[in-house]
Formats: sequence, C-alpha cells, structure tokens
Amino acid sequence: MDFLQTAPQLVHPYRNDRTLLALLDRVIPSNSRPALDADLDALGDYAQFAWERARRSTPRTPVLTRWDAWGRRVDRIELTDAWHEGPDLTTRHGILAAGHEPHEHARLEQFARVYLYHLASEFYTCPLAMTDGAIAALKASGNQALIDRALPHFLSRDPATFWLSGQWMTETAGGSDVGRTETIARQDETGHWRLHGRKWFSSAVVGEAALALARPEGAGEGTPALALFYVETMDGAARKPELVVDRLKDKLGTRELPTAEIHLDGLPAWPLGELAQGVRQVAPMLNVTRTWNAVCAVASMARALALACDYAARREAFGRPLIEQPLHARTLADMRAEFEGAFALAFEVVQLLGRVEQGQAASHETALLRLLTPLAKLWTGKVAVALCSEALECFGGAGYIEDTGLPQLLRDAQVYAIWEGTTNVLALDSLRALGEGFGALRTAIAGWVDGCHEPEAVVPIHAALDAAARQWQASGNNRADLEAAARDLSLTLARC
Ligand code: MFK
Ligand code: FAD
Repeated sequence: MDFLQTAPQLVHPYRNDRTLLALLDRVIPSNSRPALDADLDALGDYAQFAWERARRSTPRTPVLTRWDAWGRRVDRIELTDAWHEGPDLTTRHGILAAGHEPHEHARLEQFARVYLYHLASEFYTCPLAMTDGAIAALKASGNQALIDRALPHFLSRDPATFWLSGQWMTETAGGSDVGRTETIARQDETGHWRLHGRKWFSSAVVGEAALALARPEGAGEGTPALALFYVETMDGAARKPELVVDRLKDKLGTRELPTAEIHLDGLPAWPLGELAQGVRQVAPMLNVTRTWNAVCAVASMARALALACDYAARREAFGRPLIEQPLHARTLADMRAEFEGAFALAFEVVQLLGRVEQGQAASHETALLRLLTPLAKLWTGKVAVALCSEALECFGGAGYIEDTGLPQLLRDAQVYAIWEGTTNVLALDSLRALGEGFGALRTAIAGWVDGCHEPEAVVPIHAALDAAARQWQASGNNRADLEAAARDLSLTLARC
C-alpha cells in the first residue's frame, strides 16, 4: 500500500493559544473570566468546525444577480454559509457590543473574540470592523440624532435588528489620495442631501448603512472640502434603487467577501457634522478599522503557525518527525517569535484604545495610541504575508496545493497591507502622528518600556529607538527626505 501523508489538524484555537491565554491571565480579573472563557471557547469550537467544513466542501464565492427573469433590476447577492451565520454569531457573542461595555477591559475582551472568529468568519470581520469604525466616528461627531438612529442597530445583540455599516471612501481617482473624491453631494428640492457618483471598492455592499465621503456641490477642491455622510442602503427587504451594484470584484484573496463597484444615483444621505473636513471626521473610523486589521493579521499568523506546528509532529523526513529536525524546529521557533512580537504590538494597541476610550489613559498613552495604530497596522500586515509564506513552505509541496486550504492563508494575508491604507500611506501617517518631533515621543516610549518586568529586554528597544532617532535627525526638516525615510523609520519603530 502506498504511503499516505497525514493532513494537519487544527488544534482548538483558544484552548491551545498560550499567547492569548497568557495575556488574558495577566490582564483580565478572575471574576470576569468564566463568562469570557465560555464565549472564547465557543468561538474556538466554531473555528475548528469551519476549518473542517471548508475541507469537506467546494469553495464558494458570492454571486451577483443583477436582473430577475422579468427584467427587474434586483442586484441580489448570494453569500457563503459563514456569511449567513455571521449576524447570529456576532450578536450572540457580542463581538461588537462587547467592545463598547463601560469597563476598562472591554476592548481586550472584544478583540480576543475577533481574533478567534476572524478566519472562520470568511472575512465577515471586514464589515464588522467598518461597523465598529462607524460607531467610533458617529460617537466622535456628537450627532445625537444619527447616534440614536444607528447605534442601537450596530450594537444590537439580536440578529433581527443588527445592521452592518460600510466605509465608502475609495474611488477610481484615488484610494490613498481620497482628496480626489468625485462623488457629489447635492441638495434636492426639499433640502435633503443626495449622493451622486461611483465608489470603486465597497466591501459591505450587503450592509444596511455606510459612511461615505462626498464633495458638497460647489465646495472647493481637495481634502478639506470633503464632507462625511451617513447613508442607509435598504428600503425594507429591498436595496434602495438609488444604489446600483455594478460588479463584484474578482480578487486574489478574501474571495468570500463581496467587494463591489457601486453607483450612487441620488442616494439619500445625512451629514455627520460640518459640511467640510470629512477626512478629519472619518479618522476615528480609520483608526478603529486599522486596529481590527492588525488583530486579524495576527489571527492569520496564529492559524498558519498552529497548522505548521501540528504538521511538524506528523510528517517524517530522514527518519524522524520534522519537529525533531533541528533546523525545522528553529524555523518554527523564529516564526513564533515574529508572531509573538506582532501579537504583542496589536494587543498593546487594543489595550491603549480601551484605556483612551474609557477615559483612563495618561496623556502619553493617547499620543502612543495615535502612533502605534498605524505602526501596528503596517507591521502586522507585512509580517503576516511573510509568515504565511514561510508556513506554506513548512508543508513542502502540499503547501502549494489548493485543496489543503493552505494557499488561501497566503492569498488572504496579502490584503492586510493594502486596504485601510497601504504600508507607505501608513508610514506617512506615522509621520503625521510624530507631529511635533521625535524627542517627546522618544521620552514617552522610553517611560513606557522602562515599566518592563525584564530590564534586559529594554536594552535592544533603546538601541532601536536610538537608530530611529538618528534616522529622523538625518532627514532634518526636509519633507522629501522625511517621506523617503518614513517606511524605514516606521518599520524600525514598530519592530522595537
Ligand atoms: C478584516 C480586517 C479588518 C479590516 C477591514 C477593512 C476593510 C477595508 C475597507 C477599506 O479599505 S476602507 C478605505 C480605507 N482608506 C484609507 O485608509 C485611506 C488611505 N489614505 C489615507 O489614510 C490618507 O493618509 C488620508 C486620506 C487620510 C490623507 O489625505 P490628505 O488629503 O493628505 O489629508 P490630510 O490633510 O493630511 O488630513 C486631513 C485631516 O485628517 C488632518 O487633520 P487636520 O485637518 O485637523 O489637520 C489629519 O491630521 C487628519 N487625519 C488623517 N489621518 C488621520 C487623521 N487624524 C487622526 N488619525 C488619522 N489616522
Ligand atoms: P494607490 O493609492 O493608487 O496606491 C498605489 C501605490 O502607491 C501603493 O503602493 C501606495 O503605497 C503608493 N502610494 C500612494 N500614495 C503614496 C505616497 N504619498 N507616498 C508613497 N507612496 C504612495 N475602500 C473603501 O473605501 N471601502 C471598502 O470597503 C474597501 N474594500 C476593499 C476591499 C479589498 C479587498 C481591497 C483590496 C481594497 C478595498 N478598498 C476599500 C480600497 C482600499 O482601501 C484601497 O485600495 C487602498 O487604500 C489603496 O488605494 P488605491 O487602490 O487607490 O492605491
């Protein structure tokens, strides 16, 4: 009989994740653990179920049907099973609601759930991230009418009343450079705002609401003249006729996520605040979705590593299991070190976000959150691609074969570095965050790392800070030099 290779098994993603367990043991009070553990355990069960289900089925992608048999425009989108299960799982486990509870660990408890749910959700977490971001932008706007209208849906714990929000920024003219937005906001004869234009990437087109950037008619050019609007997409069970789905994108990865090109043909809209400075108003959304991106990137790394480690104990080469081959063991250990660094950075941002939102942060922590958010996003995006690629190699040729499920990990990981701001855009945002200069920040970070329990661990951090400071000083006040150095500077800071 021919020799058969054993497939990797996905061990329980919660009970076996010593990195997550160690963080929760350290931070979450013991009286909060039983309820949290029950949720995380159930999400870990779902992750195992979803992995096994995907191994048994033919991959599916969303399908857009534009017209019905009688010539009516319907723009109906069929979704995958995980997407149908999304509203129930999200509301049952409070994946959005948990993050907005009034206590200091709300964000950590939420993102532990996100981390476990992400891959099983088939990127349903993408619209969840945008909905969470919309909550942040609406709260920051202080627009009580819109808050009262939308937040009970976004934070609902009942699938029947739960709504998703999109984030409509990218247009053909620019996704990084949203100051080139061409969508126009025009008032109708009754004074209501309506949006006209084309949004080029809409990843939550099946959602019930969205925040959209548009240029009020007659406003000037560029970023400051943009306004931020809240829209709703549904009229009862039907999509509003002023929202036309042109096409679903055929993507490298995230293939279960329906990302659409859409036309807005007079879609009713409500401004969040003043009819200008829309990018400033959407920034709270960007910072929240970038945090989700970092946590989800780390979740992809955790999955790739878990499968590679499991396989290393099953696969034999040269007379012993791979895990007993010193070089393979070293490869896995290096991957784990990269993963743990990325996990630490992403979850540091999560905890800072929680402290800032609950009004418990010291002033340097607010500055750190502003800087660490783009750094965590750009760093974890890059490391996720590298680590998933390395993990595929740990399976040899099997890692390259589609129905092992492994290639999808790499394809999906590539998106983390692109959406929500590319690596370069995030590096430039880090410069924005550094703002007044490197000195004040260096003091803040140094104070923060000096609280480390292991003093020797701080030595390389100070050395990396010194290197980054030298880079910053070398570029002086020359903007072109600063921008050219921004990626190196950001990667150095993020690593440190
Ligand atoms: C499953 C994983 C979860 C993730 C799901 C994600 C789903 C994917 C959905 C998307 O991809 S949605 C589209 C995301 N698009 C972007 O992220 C846009 C990328 N481009 C940028 O971020 C540019 O840097 C930006 C558009 C913000 C720059 O435009 P400008 O024209 O150079 O703006 P400017 O003048 O620098 O900034 C305008 C204001 O916003 C300034 O404030 P002031 O007016 O008070 O000076 C900035 O300081 C402020 N600002 C910009 N970024 C900020 C910010 N404030 C706080 N935080 C930020 N991050
Ligand atoms: P460009 O801005 O054209 O970038 C091209 C290259 O130029 C990049 O390497 C970039 O880093 C570099 N670059 C640009 N500006 C600078 C600069 N100043 N300095 C140095 N380098 C620079 N958008 C939404 O609004 N809503 C969504 O729901 C959504 N969903 C998405 C789903 C998927 C799967 C993908 C892939 C994208 C989605 N996007 C969405 C769009 C995404 O946010 C943009 O593609 C992204 O922000 C990059 O914009 P762009 O495509 O215009 O690239």
